[in-house]
Amino acid sequence: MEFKIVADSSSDILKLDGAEFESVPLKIITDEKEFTDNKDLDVDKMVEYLSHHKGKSSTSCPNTDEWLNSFDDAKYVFCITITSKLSGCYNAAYVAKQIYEDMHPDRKVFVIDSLSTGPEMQLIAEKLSEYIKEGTDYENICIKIKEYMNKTGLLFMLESMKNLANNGRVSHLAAKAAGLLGIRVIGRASTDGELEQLSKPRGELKSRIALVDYMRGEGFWGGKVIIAHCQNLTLAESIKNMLTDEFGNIDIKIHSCRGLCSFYAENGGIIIGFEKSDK
Ligand code: X90
Repeated sequence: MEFKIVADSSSDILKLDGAEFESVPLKIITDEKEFTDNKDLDVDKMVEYLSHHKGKSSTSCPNTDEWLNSFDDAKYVFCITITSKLSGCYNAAYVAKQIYEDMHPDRKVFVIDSLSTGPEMQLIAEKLSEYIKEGTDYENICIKIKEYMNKTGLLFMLESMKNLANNGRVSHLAAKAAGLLGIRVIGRASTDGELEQLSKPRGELKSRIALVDYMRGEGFWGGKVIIAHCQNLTLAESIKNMLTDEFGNIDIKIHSCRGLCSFYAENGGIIIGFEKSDK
């Protein structure tokens, strides 16, 4: 195998057109159950179970061996991880790269810290697959994908940040307002891969307008958009309609979050990856 793209399961991708692809699952763990975020996971059932679960819950990232196995015997691997600021995925993948390249001096692994998650990782994966299809060589793909990542962004809007706070990814104080009196939290993946809160609008319409305003503010001009939602297709579709009203018939895809993103975005949450003008 010449090229392979691998990504941890926070990307929500299970298969990728035009390229060898493998998703490396994270796990969602409660004191009673463990969910592996792979294709067999019944996400709706997990979300339903979690909504009644009173005990502790957390997540864990793939270990080095799991990353190593996903590389198969590919000559060139592109390995996309959730932001290293919030997870150990990147570090484990980086160690796997070093072992793989030591074992096979003629092979190369490019580990990409997405500084983001979900739909922005998917944009990166799709772009990598395009470069491979066009016949771009490994070294040039590494350069071009870095440039492309300057032109992608991620915004989110959440109705609850309980799981983020309980797992130390945001402070309890910052998480407190979300969910109270129809307040949602809008935020983004900052340029250095941190979860950054932007505002706390109240009410659905206001929130949607604010979200699209932020997209514009980030430099959205009508490029590709991917919307991931946790049990909230209605909101995803109204955002899509707002964007098509304004930008015309643009490329917008909607999907429901897989396990990891569902755990953290929680019921009603939405995560949007989009292409924007250069920073
Ligand atoms: O290693 C692990 O156990 C995974 C930890 C992941 C923690 C954060 C996941 C966030 C998922 C929530 C909204 C988007 C935030 C983007 C911030 C860069 C989705």
